[in-house]
Amino acid sequence: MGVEAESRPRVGILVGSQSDLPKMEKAADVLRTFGVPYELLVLSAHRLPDRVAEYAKQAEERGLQVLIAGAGMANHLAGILAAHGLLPVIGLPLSGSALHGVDALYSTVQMPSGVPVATVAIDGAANAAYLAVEILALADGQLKERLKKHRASERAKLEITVKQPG
Ligand code: RP5
Repeated sequence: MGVEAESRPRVGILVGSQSDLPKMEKAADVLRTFGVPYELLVLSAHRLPDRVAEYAKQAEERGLQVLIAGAGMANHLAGILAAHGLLPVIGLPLSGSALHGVDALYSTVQMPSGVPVATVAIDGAANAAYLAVEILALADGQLKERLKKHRASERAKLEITVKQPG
């Protein structure tokens, strides 16, 4: 269903380390499927805090509409982006630590009132992108149609599976 993507990125994907990049691939795949242009950066909230704050402050004027932030361990990347900007931030806790991502889940989801982060499952990169597409589709009729068709085709696959048990 790949669609010719526009040029200017609409979704900013950030990860906390190079080591996180493989876990974020499914998010990029989903956005490409829907023809949603994105940018992908490695920016650590703890190792490049000023750069993360600057990115968040400039994101909306650069044309970005949704941010996806993936990190493991003490994942503060999503929270810092949410704190410095007004764009919706989708937090993606990543596994790989001694605590298998539960540390990242708790440090992503437990945001204080007034500074929300929409948090998806540990390593749920695909859903982070689907949620971003759903948000963009609220004001983009063509994208909404693509989403409807995609959802219908996915359900059709499941129905075929149900009809051919064993
Ligand atoms: C987090 O610490 C990163 O997002 C990564 O998941 C984890 C380990 O980072 P590296 O030591 O691999 O750079 O901030």
